[in-house]
Order: sequence, then C-alpha cells, then structure tokens
Amino acid sequence: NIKACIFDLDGVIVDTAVYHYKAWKRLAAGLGFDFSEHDNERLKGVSRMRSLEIVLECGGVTKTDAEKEQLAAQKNTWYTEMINQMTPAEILPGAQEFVQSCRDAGIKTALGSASKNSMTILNKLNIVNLFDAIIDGNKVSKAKPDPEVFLKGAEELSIEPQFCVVFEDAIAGVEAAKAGGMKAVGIGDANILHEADMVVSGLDKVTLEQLEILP
Ligand code: G16
Ligand code: MG
Repeated sequence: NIKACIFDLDGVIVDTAVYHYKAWKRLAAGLGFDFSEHDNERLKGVSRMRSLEIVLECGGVTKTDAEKEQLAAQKNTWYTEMINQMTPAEILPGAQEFVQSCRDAGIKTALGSASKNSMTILNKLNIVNLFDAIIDGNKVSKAKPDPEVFLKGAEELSIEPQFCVVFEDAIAGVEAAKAGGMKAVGIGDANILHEADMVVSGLDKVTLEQLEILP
C-alpha cells in the first residue's frame, strides 16, 4: 500500500550532472587546477556550497567565505546558462511515463531535490504538472542525508512516511529516505546504493507491482 512516490531530480528524472560538471570544471580551470570526472561523483546530491568546498579541496585551494559566495554564484551563472537550453528530449528514459503511471494509479507524486534550480529545469522539461508537491533547495535548510526534503514532501502530500517510496541516485539521498522512515529505490549501481530496498538502472526498469512487494 504505497500512497506516495517522491522523486529526486538530478540523476533520476534528468541527467544534469553533466552540466554541473562542466560548470565546476570551468571554475576549477579558472583557479588553476583540473577537476576530474571521478571527483565529480562526490558532488551528486550535495548542496551547491558543499559542492564548492569539495571542489576547492580537490584543488588544494583555500578561500574566504566571501570569495566562496562569489565562486558559487559564478558557477551557478554558467550552470543556468546551460540548463536554460534544455528540452523535454533530455528527460531520462521512462521517467515521465513512470511518474504518470503513479498518478493514474492514484499514487501522489512529489519532487524532492537539493537543487535551487529545480523549477527552471522542470519548466524547461515541461513537466511541472507531473508533481502534486515540489520541494527543492529553496524550501529546505538541511541537506541530504538529513530527511528534511522528503519529510516536507510527505507532509505537503499529507501522506505518512511509511507509505512513501523515494527514488534516488545518490548515497546521501538513499540515506535521507531511510532516515525519514521511507522506502528507497536506488537508481544506479546496487554496489554503491546498497542501503536502498531495491536498485534499478532507471525509471524505465521499475513497475508499480514491484513497489508493492518492497520490505
Ligand atoms: C542536485 C545535484 C547536486 C547539486 C545540487 C544543488 O541535487 O545532484 O550535484 O549540487 O542539486 O544544485 P543547485 O546548485 O542547482 O542548487 P538532487 O537532489 O536534485 O540530485
Ligand atoms: Mg540526484
């Protein structure tokens, strides 16, 4: 008896990690070091400021808080330039169909993302109306693995956590779901997302029937 499905955005509905990566790489280059794709893995699901701290750490660079604000803003300018070019063709395989199938079955849907740019992305993809509630980085004060983002989603939907399933591609996101007393479906590699109740490669590989048998 699943009553709500809560979806992470980056890595679940759309692959914006590539744009985040390009923007961080450009920022790093300006600071005189290279930022690798390997290190980029550490940024998934992590807030903008915390991401910047990880990037600076990778380059062995120290900055004041004021400088960090400026660097984060610069990265976001480059990032938003890229996401403003996005089209519905970039929705990940099966994502739109799966969220719609939840709605058709009477299951509530919510977005639970760390990104402050969520609304821009949803508008570009033309899928704002797929969600009964939208909780993004502007509405939360505690980053994943804190469950705040998902608990707020459940609250807005008026569904208790134990009846919610969270779809997440990041370790911190799976942890957040479990910490909130929800079920978690990992999107990605089962060896990495081992805390999830079930792991699939994408929303094109999951059915509502499978959700009903989650532990
Ligand atoms: C996403 C990404 C992170 C990004 C964060 C904040 O989280 O996975 O890499 O740093 O949002 O994004 P912004 O700078 O746009 O506020 P999620 O929770 O959607 O996977
Ligand atoms: Mg994600």
